[in-house]
Amino acid sequence: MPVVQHTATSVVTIERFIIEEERLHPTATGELSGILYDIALAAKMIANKVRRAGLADILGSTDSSNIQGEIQQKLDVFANDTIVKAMDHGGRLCAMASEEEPGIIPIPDGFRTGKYCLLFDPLDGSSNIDVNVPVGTIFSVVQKITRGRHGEMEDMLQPGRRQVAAGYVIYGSSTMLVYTTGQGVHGFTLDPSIGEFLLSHPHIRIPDDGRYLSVNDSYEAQWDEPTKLLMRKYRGLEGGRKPLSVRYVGSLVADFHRNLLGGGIFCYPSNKRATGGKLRLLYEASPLSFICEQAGGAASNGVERILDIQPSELHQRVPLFIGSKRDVDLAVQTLAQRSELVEA
Ligand code: AHM
Ligand code: MG
Repeated sequence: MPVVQHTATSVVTIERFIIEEERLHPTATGELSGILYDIALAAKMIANKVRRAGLADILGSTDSSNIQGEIQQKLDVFANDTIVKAMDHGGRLCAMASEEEPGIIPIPDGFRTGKYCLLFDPLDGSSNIDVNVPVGTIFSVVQKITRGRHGEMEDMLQPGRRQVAAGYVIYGSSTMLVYTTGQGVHGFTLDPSIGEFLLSHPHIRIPDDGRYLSVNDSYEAQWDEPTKLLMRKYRGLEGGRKPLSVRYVGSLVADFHRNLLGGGIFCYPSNKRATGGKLRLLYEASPLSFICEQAGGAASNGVERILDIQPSELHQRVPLFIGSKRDVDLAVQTLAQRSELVEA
């Protein structure tokens, strides 16, 4: 696969990187590049607001509840609106979908439409904002498959392997944008003094063997026996493997990002209270799975590759085991014993 190469010392803005990647595809129309620029712009606007969250009167909840029945934080609403406004008029999208909105977000009348759909979680982990813990934006881009000018539900409900781009932004000690278009995974750090995302992590590869285990084990009593066994294996209590170190922020982007760079696994299994898990397939699990696979890792719901799941609903949830390949393989092998263990 042709790749863009840069020396460690060259300063490469995200714009330049996107243009150079586009040149590797003679048939590219520039539309996907335009989507990525617009997302980078929205990310800068959100980063600016998140950075000042502790100062402004923006903290606290609005009165409305989002589709998941959770309380929306004001920054969620700001992030959602910022992305919609940055993306709706570019002529590249035919529709959008967001964790914060129940149905498809249409492109308003009067604007041109394009061949792509954007699905996103505008501010994941927003319950962490009040305590200054990193939050993130996650996005996924798929091509339209229906004929009309506007995107339809069928366009949104495509398996993750059909994504043409996916990425996330982490608003942490620095702001980073990490994305893939299927040519590897590249990370850019925002230099606030010049307002540019600069290439800082080209060609990210996740180590095959993990260092970290990220799971909320307060749900242990709600897990089935194979899931409990799997966690004992990760902790080195069974199966003789070296124990993983436990790290759980409770902010998916932050947990995923650490494990992508350092190696490890993030697990959000099904439990008795949240059968089918908590995380959303289309705009959380799927884009991160595309990135993880592109970096040499893997992602599964415990039975099936996340990218092969045929979605049936926009806000569908899915159990998630994502990270270093060997750690995900262990999850699949161990959870395959479900019927034996459950019947025993
Ligand atoms: P959100 O989309 O409402 O912010 O919820 C998703 C978040 C993830 O960032 C995180 O991994 C997970 O919820 C944590 O859930 P829990 O508190 O059950 O461990
Ligand atoms: Mg979310």
